[in-house]
Amino acid sequence: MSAQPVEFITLPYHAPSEQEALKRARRFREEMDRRRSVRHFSNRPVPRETIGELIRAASSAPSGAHKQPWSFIAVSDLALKSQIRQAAEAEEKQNYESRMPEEWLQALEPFATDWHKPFLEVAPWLVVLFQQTVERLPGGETRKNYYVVESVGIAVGMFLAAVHQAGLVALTHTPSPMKFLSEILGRPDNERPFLLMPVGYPVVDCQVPDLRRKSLQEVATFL
Ligand code: IYR
Repeated sequence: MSAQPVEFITLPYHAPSEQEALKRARRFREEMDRRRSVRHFSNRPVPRETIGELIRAASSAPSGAHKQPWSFIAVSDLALKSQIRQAAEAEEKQNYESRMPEEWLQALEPFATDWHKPFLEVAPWLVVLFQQTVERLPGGETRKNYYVVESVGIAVGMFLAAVHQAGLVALTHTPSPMKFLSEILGRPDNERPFLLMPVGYPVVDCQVPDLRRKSLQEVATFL
């Protein structure tokens, strides 16, 4: 069975001048340069509607064959957050105490992380992103999805940009293995956990490591 035909429309588009495009590019870059991963969250609530807008921004990401192979599960329920924290800490404790090789532990030293994850209960929202390895049709049949990891990776980037733009903060957290998230959140078997993002406000005077970013010369080559 082939896909439904899609009509074409004229792209609503107005080209900026060269200077205007540079100005906007620079302004956005400066804004994004202020984004930081945060591990110390305030418990100040964030309305569900705001989280909905952030998810809609993420879900506007391009995806392979426009399959949008993602589900965002936004958790504010304290009992669920506690269950997630308990399960994540149990895995992370094993990671830090025996599963992570010395080289990895050394790479993480500057960030002062350990297996304790209080932010999983303190942050007002945990947004858990699942990748849909295949699409499940309403009748139960499955369809292939394409470039799933690329698609959800782009959606995460757009989600983080939206969070920052809203004046909120997030952490990209990957407790490993993450299978417990499928169980706690009751997700179907065509979905796999991809990333867990606490979202909210930072604590007052939140401390973050004083990191520098690679320069343009270090990350880009113009040919
Ligand atoms: N998932 C662990 C370890 C960890 C791994 C990387 I790579 C980081 O950039 C940060 C942490 C944890 O969350 O502590």
